[in-house]
Amino acid sequence: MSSIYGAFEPRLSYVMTRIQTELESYEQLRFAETGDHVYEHLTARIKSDESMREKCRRKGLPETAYSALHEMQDAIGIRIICAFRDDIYGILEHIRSLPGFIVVEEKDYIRHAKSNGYRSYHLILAAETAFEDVEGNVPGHFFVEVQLRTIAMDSWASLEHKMKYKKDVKNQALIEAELKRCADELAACDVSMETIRNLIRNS
Ligand code: 0O2
Repeated sequence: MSSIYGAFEPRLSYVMTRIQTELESYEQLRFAETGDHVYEHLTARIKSDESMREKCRRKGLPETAYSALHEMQDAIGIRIICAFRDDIYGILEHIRSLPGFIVVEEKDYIRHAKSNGYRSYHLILAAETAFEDVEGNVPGHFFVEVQLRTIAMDSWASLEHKMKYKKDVKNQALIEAELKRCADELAACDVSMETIRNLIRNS
């Protein structure tokens, strides 16, 4: 079976590399200037053909490049892991000002955590490109989903993601409540760590 992205696949890699390079250059520049890292690490991925097809089926959409690149907005995903919550809001300012990228949507699941305890800051960007997009527009636009998390938020999300595949377990309500408790405790730790950092900086 050919890729759901069809002829657009190399264009997705191009857009992903473009934003990844912008962000990595910013980190190197800021580190050289201040000695502080703006983030701890960054990962970039194109959603696999299989995951994108599964998501289209789940949403009742045909398995086409149009669904994957127009109806869905996360074919290209960037995840930025920061040490402290403040760092997330700092790098957001830079992302909003990136030339050639338009902010389409922002969701602050840090100040407004999901009911299960999930925390992260999500942005959808539209990258402007010289080549045609799936709608036939030139310049074309390709969506990029950016997720920003602290190390603690990322640990929780990774573990919760692993465990949520096991749906047929007893005590579902208890497990959900425990996961939420862990998320809230980690969020409290993030606040304490930030306070400690500020005490060190100001002393
Ligand atoms: P994957 O495999 O990580 O890419 P939608 O994108 O349509 O499913 P929505 O509401 O538009 O949903 O997007 P939202 O809520 O901003 O979340 C999209 C992505 O955030 C998810 O992508 C996850 O990566 C992450 N996410 C959101 N909620 C949770 C959560 O409760 N737990 C964990 N671990 N991650 C979450 P995908 O496509 O579901 O998965």
